[in-house]
Amino acid sequence: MTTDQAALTNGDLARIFHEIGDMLELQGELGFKVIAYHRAADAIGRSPVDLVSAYRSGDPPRIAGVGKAISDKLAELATTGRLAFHERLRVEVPPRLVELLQIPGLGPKSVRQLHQDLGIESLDDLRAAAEAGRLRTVRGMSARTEVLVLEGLARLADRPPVRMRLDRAEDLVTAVMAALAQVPGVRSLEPAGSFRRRRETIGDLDLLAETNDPAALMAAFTSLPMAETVIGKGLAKSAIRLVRGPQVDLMAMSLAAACTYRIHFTGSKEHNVRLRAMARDRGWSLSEKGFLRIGEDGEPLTGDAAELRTFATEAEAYAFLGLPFIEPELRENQGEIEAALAGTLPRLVSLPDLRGDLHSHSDWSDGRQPIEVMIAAARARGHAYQVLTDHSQSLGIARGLSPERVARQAEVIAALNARFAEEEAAGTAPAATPPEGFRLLHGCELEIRADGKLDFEDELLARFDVVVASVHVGRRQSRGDLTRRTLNGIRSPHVDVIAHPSGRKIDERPDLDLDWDLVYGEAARTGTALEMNG
Ligand code: DGT
Ligand code: CA
Ligand code: CA
Repeated sequence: MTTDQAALTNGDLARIFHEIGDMLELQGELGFKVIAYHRAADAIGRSPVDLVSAYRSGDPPRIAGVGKAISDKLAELATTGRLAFHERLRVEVPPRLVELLQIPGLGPKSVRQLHQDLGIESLDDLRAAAEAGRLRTVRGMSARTEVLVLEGLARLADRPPVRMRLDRAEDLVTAVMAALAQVPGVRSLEPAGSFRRRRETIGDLDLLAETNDPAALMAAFTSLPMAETVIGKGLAKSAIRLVRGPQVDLMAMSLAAACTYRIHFTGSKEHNVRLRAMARDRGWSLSEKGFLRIGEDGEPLTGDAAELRTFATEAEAYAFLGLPFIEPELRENQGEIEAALAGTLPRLVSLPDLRGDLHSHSDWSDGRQPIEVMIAAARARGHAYQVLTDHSQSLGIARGLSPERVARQAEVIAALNARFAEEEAAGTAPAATPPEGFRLLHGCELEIRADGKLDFEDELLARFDVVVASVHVGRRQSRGDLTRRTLNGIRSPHVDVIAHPSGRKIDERPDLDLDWDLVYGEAARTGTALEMNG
C-alpha cells in the first residue's frame, strides 16, 4: 500500500532505472541493455507528465526509449511503490559498486569478487583495501593489482570535469524550461552560457528568467522532481544538480536590464573581460545590471552620478561600446572583437542556407532508410539536391558496395531523377521544391585503404557525380602515414571532398594526428573540400 505522500516523483523513478542499469552492468549484462536502462531513466526524469499519476490513471504517455519491459516496471512502481526486480538486484549488488568499473583493469567480474571477498562497496573502500595490501588476498589479484588500482584512483581524481555534449544539453534545457514555463509570474525563460554560444560540449547549464514573482520561480525550480540536490537558493539566483546530470544555474533578470544580463551570463568570461575593458576606456563600468559611470578611482559612482544605462536589446549595448552585434556563437575572445571593430564579422551559416546534403548513406550500405524514404524527406525540406554516398567495397562492416552494386544503384538513381523531372514538369512535385528542382546525385564514400590506395579504380570513380573520400581503418598509423593517405585522397582528380578529416568524435575519440598545414594547403591547391561534421 502506498500513500500519495510517499508517491515517487519522476526523479525518483529516474534514479531507480539508472541504478538498475548500473547493477546490470556489474552483473556482466550486455552493453546495449545497460545503455537502454540509462536512456530510459534520462527520458523518465525529463518527462513533463507526472508518471506515477499517469500510470495510476491507466493512461500512461509514450516515452521515447521506454519499451514494454520498462513500462511494466513503471506500472509496478506506480501501483505498489516498489519493484521486485530492483529489490532483487539490490540484494546482489550495492549500487555504488559500479563506480569501481572506472578503474582500468577492473571488470564486472573482479568488482563482484572484491565485493564478495572483501565487502568493498565504494571507491573509498577500494582505496583503503589497496593501501592496506588486502587486494592480494583475492584470487587472481596481486601486489601489482594494488599498485594499478592506486594509480587508477589517482588518475580518476585528476580527471578534467565531465562535460556533456550539446545535444544532451539541449534535451535537458528543453525539459527544465518546459517544467518552469507555467509557474505564475514567469514571462520568459531563455538559455545563456556556453549552451547559448552553442559550444560543442557544455559544463553546466545557465538559464535566465523574466518574472514578476522570483520567489515562486525559485521555489518551483529548487523542488523540480528532476533535481538531485539544491546547491543554492536565493531570489536572484539558484542552482540545482540534476539526477545523474549537470548543475543548472537559474538567474532572475532585473527586467529593465535584461540585455546586460544576457550579455553577462552568455559569456564567455573572456569575451566579457574584453567588453568590460572597452566600457572602462569609455568611462563606464559594465555589469549584468547595466553601465555605471566610474569615478577617478576607477570605481563605479553611486546615486544620480552613476547615470545607470540599460538597454532594451543586446545590439544597443554593443552599439554603446562602438561595436556591431556579435552573435553568441562568436563570443569566445578568439578575434571577434577585432573583427567587429574592423567590420569584418562573418555572417553565420544558418539552416535556410542549407541547399542539400553532400554525404548520406542508405540501406544499401550502413544507412537505416531506403533511398526513397531519404529522398522524400530531403524534398519535403525544400532541398535542391542530395548526394547519396554509400560506402565503397572494402568497408565490409558497413556493407560497402561492389562495382556491380554501384552500377545497379546508378540505374535506380537515374529512374528516380526521371520521375522527379516529370513531376516537376507536371507541377506535382512537393510544394517545397525549389525553382531549380530536385536532383539525386550519385556519389560514394570512398575508402582510403590502410596502404593509402583508393578503393575504386579511376574509371569507376569518374562515373560518380561526387566522390567523398575518408580514412576509417588503420587509425593508429604514424602521423606521416596518415598524412600521406589523406593527401592521396586529396590529390586524386576524382575526389571532391575529404570526409571527417580529423576522425574525431566529440568526447569519444581524439583527432587524428595529421600534418594539418600540408593537408589544408593541398586541399586549397586542388580545390578539395574538407567536411566539417556538424
Ligand atoms: P561551461 O559552463 O563551462 O560550459 O561554460 P560557461 O561559459 O557557460 O560558463 P559558466 O556557466 O561558468 O558562466 C556563464 C557565464 O556567466 C560566464 O561566461 C560569465 C558569467 N558568470 C557566471 N558566474 C559568474 C561569476 O561568478 N562572476 C562573473 N563575473 N561572471 C560570471
Ligand atoms: Ca555554463
Ligand atoms: Ca554556470
